[in-house]
Amino acid sequence: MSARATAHRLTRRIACAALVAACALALVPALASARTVHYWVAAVPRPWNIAPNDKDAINHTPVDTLKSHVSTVVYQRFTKGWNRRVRNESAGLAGPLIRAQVGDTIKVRFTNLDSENPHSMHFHAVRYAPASDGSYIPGFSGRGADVEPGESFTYTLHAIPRSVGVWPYHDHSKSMMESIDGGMSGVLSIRRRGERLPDHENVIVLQAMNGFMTIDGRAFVGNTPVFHARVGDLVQWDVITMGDDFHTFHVHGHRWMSHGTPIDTQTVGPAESFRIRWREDAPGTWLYHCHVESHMMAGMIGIYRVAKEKRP
Ligand SMILES: [Cu+2]
Repeated sequence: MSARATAHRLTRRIACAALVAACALALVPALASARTVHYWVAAVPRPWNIAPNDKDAINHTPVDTLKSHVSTVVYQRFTKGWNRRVRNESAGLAGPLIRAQVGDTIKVRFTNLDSENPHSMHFHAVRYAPASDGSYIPGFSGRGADVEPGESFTYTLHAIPRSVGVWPYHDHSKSMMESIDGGMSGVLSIRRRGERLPDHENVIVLQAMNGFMTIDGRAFVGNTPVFHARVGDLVQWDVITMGDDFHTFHVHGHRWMSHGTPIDTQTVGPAESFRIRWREDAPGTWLYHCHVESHMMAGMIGIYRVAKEKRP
């Protein structure tokens, strides 16, 4: 081999080594900042009122209180060791808002405090081993798919780049039909690594409940969640649907981009979900609702209040 060829080869080797070293260095901060996030959750029986003011604010009629009062089971957030109950982020029926960034491992420690039925937690969009799938398959699934009353299970999940967005989690045990209809679901919110948290993260769970069309388990203005923001705030909406229906989520006075096109109404089918983000620029009191007319008339409508910018 000529001296020139040897020198060329050496230069290439040095360049390769430099590239490998640069890649390794780039990975160090990512690995160093990867975390394990812990959530302690329990299935808890709970009486629930779908319309606490007893009013159908659209038709100006009383609601059927025999239907609006239900007894259900929900996902409740707890402190470490299920020591003490912590308020879930949403004021409605949705389970704890489970947040993570790409690269994180999520440990969800679940215990079943319902004395009647088995329950589980099944998570969309994150990566996990079959043992953490949480869905009951006769003859195949393990303990995490059907956590009996008084029993516990830890789900281990990984947030990967394709997990970015918002996703549902829900009961997938033998009692899933009744449990999901009663509100046993919640939102998993995964951000890109280093992506900032929004100033407001509004959880919207659209589903039919006992003859009402509900947002986070409530029906009609006066009962459904009232969301707040200020001009300049970064606002995020986490929209999921549970049950059998398709919904069209609409926010008045606002629009957002979907696949490069501005829209102000977005369709969402059973167990589908999407995330909307915008920098707030529209002060006022606005409606948000499902645009399927009969759903809106059955209660799927709420209020979003945007305050003017703070003066410096
Ligand atoms: Cu709808």
